[in-house]
Amino acid sequence: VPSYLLTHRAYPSVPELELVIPALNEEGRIERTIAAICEWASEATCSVGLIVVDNGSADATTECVDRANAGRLPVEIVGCRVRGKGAAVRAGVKHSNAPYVGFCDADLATPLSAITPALDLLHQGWDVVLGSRLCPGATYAVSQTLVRRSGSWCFRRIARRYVGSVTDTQCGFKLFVGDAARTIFTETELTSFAFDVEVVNVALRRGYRVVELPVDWSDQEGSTFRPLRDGISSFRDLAQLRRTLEPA
Ligand SMILES: Nc1nc2c(ncn2[C@@H]2O[C@H](COP(=O)(O)OP(=O)(O)OP(=O)(O)O)[C@@H](O)[C@H]2O)c(=O)[nH]1
Ligand SMILES: [Mg+2]
Repeated sequence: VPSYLLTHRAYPSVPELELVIPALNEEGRIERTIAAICEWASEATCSVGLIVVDNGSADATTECVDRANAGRLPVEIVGCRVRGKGAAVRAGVKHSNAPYVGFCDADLATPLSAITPALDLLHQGWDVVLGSRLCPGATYAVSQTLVRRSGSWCFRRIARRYVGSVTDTQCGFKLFVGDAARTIFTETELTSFAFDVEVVNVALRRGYRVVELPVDWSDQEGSTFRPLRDGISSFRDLAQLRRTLEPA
C-alpha cells in the first residue's frame, strides 16, 4: 500500500477521491449529474468528495448542486476569478487534498462507470489516466456540426507534437494521483478549453506514467462551448504553447 494511502486512512475526513467539476451556467445539466454521482458513490468502495468550480455563473448552478446533493457527499463550491474551463479545473485541483483527484464535465458526457477502471489503473501504479474517445475500445457518437468537427480535427493535428501518442487530449474525464495532479497544474497556465494539451505535455515530460482509458462518450445537449469565441481562444492558446512547450 503506498505510504500516502496509509497517511490518508489515518485522516478519514479527506475523501480518497476528489472530483472537480467545472461549471458555467449549468443549472440545466448539473442537477442530474450530481444526483448520478451521489448514486454511484453510495455503492463505490472509495469515499468521494466533490469540488464544483463555478466562476461567474449567472444562473442557479450552485443551488442546483446543493439541492441534488442534499448532504449526501462532501461538496465544496470554489470560486475562480479567471474565466475558462482550464482556469476552473486548475482552481479545483489546487483546492484538492485527496490522494486521488479527477475532473469531469457537468454534462456527464463520460459515464461514471469509467471511474472504477480509472481508479484501478491508479492503484496499479499509473499516475495519470486520460479518458479517450478515440483509442481502441472507445465509442464516440458525435452529432457536432461540420465546423466544430473540422475545428477539432485541426486542433488535434496541431496539438499532436506536444502529446506523443495520446489519441484524445480533449476528453473531459481525467483521473490522477493527487500529488501528480497538484504538481502538473502548478506548472501549467492555459485557461481555455485547450488546457488539457499543456497538462498532458507536462505530465509526459515530467515522466509521470500516463495511460489512456477508452470511454463511451455520449454527446450532450446544452454545450457551453461557443465555436467562435472558445474556438479562437483555444487556437490562440495552442499558438502560445509553440513558444513555451517542448514537444513531448
Ligand atoms: N467554471 C467554468 N466552467 C466552465 C467554463 N467553460 C466551460 N466550463 C465547464 O466545462 C465543462 C465542459 O463544457 P461543455 O460545455 O460540456 O463543453 P465540451 O464538453 O467541451 O463540448 P461539447 O462536446 O459541446 O459538450 C462543463 O462542465 C462546463 O460547465 C468556464 O469558463 N468556467
Ligand atoms: Mg460537453
